Amino acid sequence: MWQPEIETMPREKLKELQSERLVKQVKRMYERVELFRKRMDKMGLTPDDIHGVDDLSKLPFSYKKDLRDYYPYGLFAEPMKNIVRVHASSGTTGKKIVVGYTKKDLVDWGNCVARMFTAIGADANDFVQISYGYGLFTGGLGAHNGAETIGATVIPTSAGNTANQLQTMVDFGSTVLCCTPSYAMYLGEAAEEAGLTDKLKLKSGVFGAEPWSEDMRRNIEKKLHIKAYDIYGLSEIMGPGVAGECEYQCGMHVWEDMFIPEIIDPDTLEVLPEGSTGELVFTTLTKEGFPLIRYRTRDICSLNYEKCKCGRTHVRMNKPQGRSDDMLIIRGVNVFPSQIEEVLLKASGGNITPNYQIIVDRVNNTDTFDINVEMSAALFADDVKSIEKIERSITAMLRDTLGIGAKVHLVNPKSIERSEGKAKRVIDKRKV
Ligand code: DLL
Repeated sequence: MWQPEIETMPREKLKELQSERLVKQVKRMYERVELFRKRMDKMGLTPDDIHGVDDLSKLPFSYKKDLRDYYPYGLFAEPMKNIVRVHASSGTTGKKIVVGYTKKDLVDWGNCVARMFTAIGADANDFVQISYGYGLFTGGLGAHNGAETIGATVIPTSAGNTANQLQTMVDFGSTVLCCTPSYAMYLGEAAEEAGLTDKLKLKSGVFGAEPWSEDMRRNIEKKLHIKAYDIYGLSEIMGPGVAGECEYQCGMHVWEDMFIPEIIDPDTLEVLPEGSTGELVFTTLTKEGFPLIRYRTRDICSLNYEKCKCGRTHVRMNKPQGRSDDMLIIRGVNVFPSQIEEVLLKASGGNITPNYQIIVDRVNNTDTFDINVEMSAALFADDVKSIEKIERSITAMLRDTLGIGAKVHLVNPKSIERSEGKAKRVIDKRKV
């Protein structure tokens, strides 16, 4: 759904719209959400102190812990009779977090995802296969809602059962694939093995829910003969479609009529100047069921306010490197799994696959850091000397990038477990 009056709105107008909505949202939440009211009172703030976006930084932050403390419905701003759907996410640690939607929230969510589908050229003529998991996870139903909103024919396969996914893709003529990038890669490999790649009618893929690099994008595009687009979102703020790429694949447009993004320094909590890299914070402007003010996502990225070639004025977020909670500290050095993926794919020269696992442990008070990477079938058939040479060269590249040594092991093809949802790249035995 192309909503040009909103998507290409001049930025001054967008700011006016955001200000108007923010003032209303703050007032509404102050009346309805106990935790928010308490925090405002503690800071000596009333809704009358908030006149627009310029006052945003006066407002208190909210945190994932709040959702756990008020589990399951304690932060909802509507009575349960108006909540028509809940979703939940367990994340990597701890108790589930629960989010709720009114009928209008579901329409808005559908529009967010539909805008992205439209921005990549999908329409009612498309067959959209949703291979994100359905259920409490927002991926399946979120993408589903968006695909229905553009009038596409939805093929709701959910995740898993890879052989069946591929057969459905071929028989039903799927043209757009929605799943995690790691599952897209797996589907690509499986299609190749089954000799089905040429029978696919796929044109594009809408992939997200986990960090993935530009090199991973190129690998998926090559494997499936498609254009691969990035979609971002999180359950707390809505689900998939908070932001999504357009046809130019140069950052994900954050739908700013519904969400205000900020980048803060996670230590000082200061809002950082345009273009800086830091922690992404979101305020929801239109959500009724479960609105949030200044929610700290822990995702690390930057925002690009330059006008996009597509004509959309909404700010673009760069690929998040991962959550600050995903950051590993190994021998005192900060390491993001996404940095490792980037090096592996650059170093590959076709000899390794994007399937890898990072294993961190502590032996005799020292962190150990091992990376298993699958080699390609061609290299597997090759001699041990060339395998060792490649291991050494990847180790050197990793040391240059991360400033820390890792032991790289090229392992046999297909020996690392594949994921149908978010990939499990890190095994940190220090936490077990
Ligand atoms: O993963 C929603 C989603 C589903 C987005 C399908 C895109 C596609 P959660 O399970 O709550 O929600 O996880 C949210 O996943 O804070 C990021 O750390 C990460 N994430 C989501 N999309 C991307 C992306 C869904 N495109 C968390 N790139 C977020 C990098 C992403 N990380």
